[in-house]
Amino acid sequence: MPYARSAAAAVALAAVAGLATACGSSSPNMGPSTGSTCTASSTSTTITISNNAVCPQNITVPRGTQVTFVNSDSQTHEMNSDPHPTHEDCPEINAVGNLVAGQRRQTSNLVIARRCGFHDHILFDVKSLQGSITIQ
Ligand SMILES: [Cu+2]
Repeated sequence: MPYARSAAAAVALAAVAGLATACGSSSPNMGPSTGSTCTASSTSTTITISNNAVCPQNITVPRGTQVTFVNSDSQTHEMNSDPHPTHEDCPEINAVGNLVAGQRRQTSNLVIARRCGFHDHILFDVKSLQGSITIQ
């Protein structure tokens, strides 16, 4: 498991480096906009909400990343840091907060290497709306 985790992290770093160099113009790949299954790779820095589920549920990003939450669902979601209801683990995630349908917002800079769990504060017991961001 530790080996697989570090291998995935290496891929994530490479992908983010690629994105950074390609950035500056309009947004590159914002992930699939069609289909109902979660096919987003673990190298994404975007988490999409649709059909009451986040995709991907767990991502790994380098320190200094801002992760974007996109609400592609038909209802409002409120993304916050664990634990519910105090949200004190990773305050950077609380910058996302309330997202009406179609809205997107970024976390603050995730500068501390650690694992940050998140959830939908409105539907806090729905497992498919929970996940984690691992900062390396
Ligand atoms: Cu909560």
